[in-house]
Parts: sequence; structure tokens; C-alpha cells
Amino acid sequence: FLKNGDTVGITCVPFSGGQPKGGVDDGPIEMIRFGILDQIQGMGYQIELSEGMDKYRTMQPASDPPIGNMKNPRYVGMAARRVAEQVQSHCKQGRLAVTLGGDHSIAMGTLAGSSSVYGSDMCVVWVDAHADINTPSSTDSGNLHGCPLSFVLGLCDKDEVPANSPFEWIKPCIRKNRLVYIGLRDVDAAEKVILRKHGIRAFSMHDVDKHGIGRVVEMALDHVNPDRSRPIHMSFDVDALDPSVAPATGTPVRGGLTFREGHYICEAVAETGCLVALDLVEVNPLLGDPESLRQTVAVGCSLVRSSLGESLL
Ligand code: 6HN
Ligand code: MN
Ligand code: MN
Ligand code: MN
Repeated sequence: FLKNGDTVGITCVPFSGGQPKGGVDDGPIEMIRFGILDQIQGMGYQIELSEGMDKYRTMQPASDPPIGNMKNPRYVGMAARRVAEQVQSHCKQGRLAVTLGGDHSIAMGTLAGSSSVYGSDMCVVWVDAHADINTPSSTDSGNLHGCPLSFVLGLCDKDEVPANSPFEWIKPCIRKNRLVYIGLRDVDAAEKVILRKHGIRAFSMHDVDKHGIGRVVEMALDHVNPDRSRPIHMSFDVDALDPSVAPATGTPVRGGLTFREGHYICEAVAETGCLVALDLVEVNPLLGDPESLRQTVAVGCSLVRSSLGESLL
């Protein structure tokens, strides 16, 4: 459905409050320096950039003590709320919403924003080494980039998100049977319980080894989008890729997707013509040597282009 002259709405989110390592907030600017905006325009798209990306840094509250185990809860909640508004505005205007992070906590915002326009029929393809489905009480690390899905799926108890919580604005907006994972290999024990309890479909690296990426993507799409008619929001954490392919990221895990497997997922999703929103997150230019940085930024940009149909002939 994306055609030459269509508009891609880009939201840059220089945000690192969902985890402890600095640098991931420079992910968007490094991708822009690498030329992602020109590259997208070069593919024939118009682009529309959300304004005020600097505001994500200045909105950090002076005091933000933990709530339960959750770290930086007010900052994460406020930033995600702004992301939701920016993504919603792109989707409302019929633009494909591309969000460049930043850590993965911002996906509570991207999913709230896209689903507010596309409704509960929208499906989510979550490409990641991690399940990012901890609840405020199940998270051991307290890092909210490990929790975004629990909020949008409505898995939190009332006492986990009370009135006046920084996350109170997030309504359950994604259906459990409309979410599918690809690439998992580091899932917390509590997250495994959650996945099983709610029957959420996940294709781990074991499945990629067993069936091959072609079959895995087909099965994943068959699960959430059997007729290839529903809108798709893909949230791509660059740590889904093997650290040899994407080294500059905060929580690398061995045994990940190859360069081609990662791109294949993006190409297959582009091929459906159903993509309405894309997140590319967890590029951290501060981690590793200059070559690791260049390689990771380059692969991030290349995954975005593939998702927009670059490799389709
Ligand atoms: N990410 N499951 C771990 C946690 O801290 O909850 C890791 C989360 C990683 C999150 O990579 O977006
Ligand atoms: Mn991850
Ligand atoms: Mn872990
Ligand atoms: Mn993630």
C-alpha cells in the first residue's frame, strides 16, 4: 500500500530513562547523521518530522524516585505519553509512523498512539532478544524498557497502576492474540509465566534454527494476520540481531538473528503492504568502538529502509 509520494511520519525520541545506560538517547541523531532521512526521501517518500525532539531531554523531572521497583517512572510515563501523541498524529494523517529510539520503554507510547487510530484489530510484530513484558511487580531490574508490553496489553493489576500513576493514561489497547514475537532468547522466568498464562505466541531463536526464518515469519504472520489484511505495527529492538551484527546496544545477547534474517523479517512485513508503524530502538552509539557504532547505526538504518520496501523488486 505504500507508494511513491506517500508520507512517512518520523518521530525521533532521544530517550534513555527506561534503562540505566547513557547513550541510547543519541540513537536517533546518529541515524540522522548516517542519512536515514535522505535515504527515505531517496526511496520516493515524503517525510514529515515530529517537532521538538529536544523536549524529550528537558522533560526529565528533577525528582523521580522509584515507585515499587520501577526506575524513573514519571520520566518514562511522561515521555511515552508524548510519543503516543506524536505517533497518533502521524497515523491520523495516514502517514506510516516511524519512531527512532531511544530505549524500548517508548513503545508503550508508540503502541498506544498507533492503536488509538487503527483500533484493536491492529497486530504487533515484536522483534527482540527479550520479551519486554514484565509487570511493575515482576520486573527484577526495575528498568521499564523490559516492561512496555504489560502496560498496553492490560496485564498490570489495579494496585500496580493506581489512579495518579504515571502510567494511568495507558489503556489496554493491544489484544494478546494480536501480538507475536520473533527472536527471543533471554526471557525472564516471570515473563515465561506471563507468556504461558496468556497464551502469547513467541518464536524464539530455537524456532528460527528449527524452521528457518522464512517459515517462522510466515507462521508469525499467520497467527496475527492470517489474511494479511490487518494493520501491522512492528517494534524492532536492534538487540534481536546477533551482537556480531549489532554490537552497540545496551543488553546484547549471544545467538541472535543474522544480518539477513533480520532483514528478511522487515522485507516480509513490507511485502504484506500492511505496515502502519515501525519502531527501531536500542541503538546505543556510546557502547563499543567507533566501528561497532558505525556498524550498528548502519544496520538500524538499513532495517528501516527494508521495512519501507527498499529490497522489494
Ligand atoms: N530491552 N528482561 C530484562 C529486564 O530488565 O526486564 C531485560 C530487558 C531488556 C529490554 O532490551 O528492550
Ligand atoms: Mn531487547
Ligand atoms: Mn534477563
Ligand atoms: Mn526490547
